[in-house]
Amino acid sequence: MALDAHRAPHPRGALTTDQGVAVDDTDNSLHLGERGPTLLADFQLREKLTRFDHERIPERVVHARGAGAYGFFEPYESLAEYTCADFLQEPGRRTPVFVRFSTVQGPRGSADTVRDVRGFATKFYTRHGNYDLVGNNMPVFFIQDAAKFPDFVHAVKPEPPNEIPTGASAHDTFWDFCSLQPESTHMLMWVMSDRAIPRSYRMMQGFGVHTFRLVNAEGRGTFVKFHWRPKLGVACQVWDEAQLAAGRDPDFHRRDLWEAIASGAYPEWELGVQLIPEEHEFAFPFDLLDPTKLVPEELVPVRPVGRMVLDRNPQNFFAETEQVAFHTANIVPGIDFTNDPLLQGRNFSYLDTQLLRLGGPNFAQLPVNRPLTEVRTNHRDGQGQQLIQPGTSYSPNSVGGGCPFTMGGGRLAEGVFEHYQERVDGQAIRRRSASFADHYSQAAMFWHSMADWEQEHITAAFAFELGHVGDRAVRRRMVGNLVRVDAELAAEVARRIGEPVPEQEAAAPAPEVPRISPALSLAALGGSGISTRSVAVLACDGVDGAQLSAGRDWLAAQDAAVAVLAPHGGEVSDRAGDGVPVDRALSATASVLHDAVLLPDGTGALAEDPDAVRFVAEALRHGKPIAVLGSGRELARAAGLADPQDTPGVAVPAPDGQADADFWRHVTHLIEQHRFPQR
Ligand code: HDD
Repeated sequence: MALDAHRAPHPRGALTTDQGVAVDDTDNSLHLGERGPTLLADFQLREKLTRFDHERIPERVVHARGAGAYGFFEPYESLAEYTCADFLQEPGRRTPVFVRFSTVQGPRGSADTVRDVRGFATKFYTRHGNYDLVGNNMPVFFIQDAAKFPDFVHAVKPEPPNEIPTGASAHDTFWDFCSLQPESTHMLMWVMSDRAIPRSYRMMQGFGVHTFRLVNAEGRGTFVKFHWRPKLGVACQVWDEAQLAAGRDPDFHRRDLWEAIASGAYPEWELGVQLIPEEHEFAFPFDLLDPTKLVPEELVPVRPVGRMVLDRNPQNFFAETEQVAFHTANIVPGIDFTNDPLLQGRNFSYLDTQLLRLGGPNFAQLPVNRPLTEVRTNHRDGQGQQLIQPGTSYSPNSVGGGCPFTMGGGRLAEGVFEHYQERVDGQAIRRRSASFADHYSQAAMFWHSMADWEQEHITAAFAFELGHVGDRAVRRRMVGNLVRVDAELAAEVARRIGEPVPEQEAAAPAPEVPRISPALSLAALGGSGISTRSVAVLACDGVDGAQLSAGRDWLAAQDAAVAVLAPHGGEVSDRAGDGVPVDRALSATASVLHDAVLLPDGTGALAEDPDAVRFVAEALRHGKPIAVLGSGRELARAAGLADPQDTPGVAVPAPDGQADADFWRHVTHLIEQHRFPQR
């Protein structure tokens, strides 16, 4: 609502130039005679082309591809005991937010479903100014010190000679860097897991990554790790599915977020905090300041403190999603930094990048970046200045009535920021702390916490990525690092890429690091219900219309998104001769755009249709739930599903063939489980 004042209404009336001069014709340039040269006097043409030429701004150097939405955050309880942050004070009081999700490596036009980390950046428009929580969907990072960020990004980005690959890390320079930089090993385990190919932005966790500090009104600090947990549960694609989806719908995640919000199925996350008293700073077998480490939930539980709902799409992608400027140093009273060296460097980098990207120092005046609080500064002028600022621009002053004045310290509770008074002693040294030296214990913990099928996916991902590396020394070095995580993992990856396993000892796990953290497995993070899951119902002439309707209605009543797909658009006629509306022709969609498949009785004829057979075969290969009824078995068999009743994730009715409520409940339960990768 606060942005309404900045929203341009759709113009009604005559077209004008930027100067407000009405235009007689915008389709023909001013030229001499019917077929003569165009004249420099054509200021309308020059303005139109100039404005067009200047439409693009530099894309983000990382996280260029993304999608955003507005919403609100509301706490469940007051966290005043720990923080005076305005948005965490009163249960139920809503603070507006803007969230941008992103991939990291690819450019603005790259595909959504690539293997990559996802950005999860939230701007809270609090009553004490804007707070940005600029996180990712993984709780750790590749490097420990911001000084390595340009190296890391240069390594993962497309290679300089040919700008290949787009949106992918499967290339020499990335693995060269990581193999020489063992601190990246823990993050690599995450990036090779299915977390890097989320089903939807709406179904992924978010993490603040660093340890931050909450500060209460008395100035007492508490360390905190931030977690976002999606209400729909965490769900991922499988690798082959993700690759196919990148071609079938490169906008898969962007579209998914947009359509869910447009349809009123507002995505929701719970904010959780891990709170660590300052006295416990050194109580862990790793350093809280090391961003390649997480705090296992078994050691410090995640306390749910509020929820965030995204309920409004932007109106103009450029004005809002492209121009939104996040900055880790945008903090508010009640929240402060720690000395995590990655965070400290970020606190420089984000402002610096916005100055370049948004063309000068006034980007906080752009509607999406404006705080809802009144801004009173002595900053003046500069490119893109939108305000006519009268009066003085210095402090102290008397001629301006002393305004704007400073509030003085000790007033955190009134919303006056004051830095946390941390005592720090030491000499200026350019050296990594010895407490950051263990790079393998948590990588091994992650590996051992995975279900069998998750381990298989991680192994396959390493083999895929390293299989794209031409330099054998890099491949071998990386396998050598994996030995230190788990010898069997390394041996299997080595076998698949055809490299020897170096003789090396597995790293000794740090004492006290849990060997397993069950909370890390996707198996522990499913959601309940099937809201917004996309279910494809296949149909053709002769389909059992009553059964199709029963299934469709049941699933729609559980808030699933059901689509009837047939060999052609329009309608098919069912067994009783009635028309069944078709949502989309099979040739115009793909199995990878759906979560589950229903084959009603009467779809046996589709066993002759290559599109239908491929659709079902892919769904089968990708471990998706499939419900097979009556002659749908023939289609299933043609797609390679010989034994429906003995295949995990496949529902067939009881021998009497009745698709009753129990059957539909079973189907719902399968869809809730999302994928059956063990198939
Ligand atoms: Fe960063 C963008 C997240 C380390 C420098 N980063 C950016 C975005 C996210 C993150 C979500 C996109 C924000 C948006 O949607 O506009 N970055 C992270 C996380 C990190 C991290 C979770 C580690 C914990 N980043 C990091 C380091 C540096 C940067 C160490 C530099 C020292 N990041 C940037 C940047 C970007 C950026 C170059 C590019 C565009 C932008 O800032 O606005 O400044």
